[in-house]
Amino acid sequence: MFKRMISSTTLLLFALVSCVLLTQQPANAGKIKLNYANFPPAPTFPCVQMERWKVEVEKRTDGQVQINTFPGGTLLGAKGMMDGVIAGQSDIGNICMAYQPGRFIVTNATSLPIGIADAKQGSLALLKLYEKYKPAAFKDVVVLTMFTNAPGNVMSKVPVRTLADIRGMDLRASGGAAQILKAWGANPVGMPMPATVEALQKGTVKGIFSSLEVMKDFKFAENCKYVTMTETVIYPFAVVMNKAKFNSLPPDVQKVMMDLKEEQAMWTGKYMDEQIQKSIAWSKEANNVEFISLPAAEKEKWVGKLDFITENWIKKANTKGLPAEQIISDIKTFAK
Ligand code: 3IO
Repeated sequence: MFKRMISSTTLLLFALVSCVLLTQQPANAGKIKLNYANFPPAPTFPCVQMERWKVEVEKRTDGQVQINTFPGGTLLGAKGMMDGVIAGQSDIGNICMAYQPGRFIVTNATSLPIGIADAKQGSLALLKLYEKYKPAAFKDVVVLTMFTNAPGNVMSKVPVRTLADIRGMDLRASGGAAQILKAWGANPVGMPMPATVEALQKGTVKGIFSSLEVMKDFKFAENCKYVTMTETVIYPFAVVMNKAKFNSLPPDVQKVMMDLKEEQAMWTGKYMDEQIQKSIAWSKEANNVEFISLPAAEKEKWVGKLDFITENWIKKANTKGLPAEQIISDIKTFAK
């Protein structure tokens, strides 16, 4: 009798627990989980925009989708990002196109010295360029957004005030920015941004050529006490998704992502431009960094050294059958 009572209580408990589990299950079982890989550390702008995108997608899909983010190259690194996403090692990934200049010829034209003023202009121009030309380089992925950093400046351990000062200097840069350093007589050393931290500490490079938010986000201001305001050249980025994975998503989820594409580009451009101002203030106040603006006559010499870069790109792109002049004029128009 007593034994029977226990077993019926146990049975009842089992039934209750199963009920709870069963009613909870559908919500979790239907949940779509996506991995999003990024190469630089969490506090940097490509990862800040990733977290913003994650929050927006999760909110706009009413929790139907869960995005798991992997900053700091923990899932895929800078150079393996594009192929990693194509192969499905991550569902989503953020690529810096400058790390593979030959692969992204059309979109890397945004990193020619053609006067893009800030990250908002750059991001919009890049995305519009992509939408117009739909370059074959992206045929195996779905582009979720694109954005750029702000124009680059020289951050260095010793002051750079003239072209003579920069001659032969080992400075880190990739892609279009490397060509520009070369034109100024510097010695560009190519490596992805995250590798720069150690290279600066070890002295392998004497400085870097990129957007100024890195002074704060990577603490480069502790090593580089001088900034020369060259204000030229952006790096283009793309957030890409595995095509089969995207195609497997419900249409309403796909729509949420596509509706976010341009908004995310603008959000990131604005965030980057604001972060630059904060970084400049912090570099001056907390790290005593000297900001050098080139006198007009000197600046003219620097700018004059760059004309041939765009001309050369046009010649090369024409031989590949690309409408090179049109691409350049489109970027300038889109950047307005
Ligand atoms: C960049 C890349 C990763 C994190 C922060 C960043 N700020 C500017 C860039 C672009 C760049 O200079 C590079 O080489 O990736």
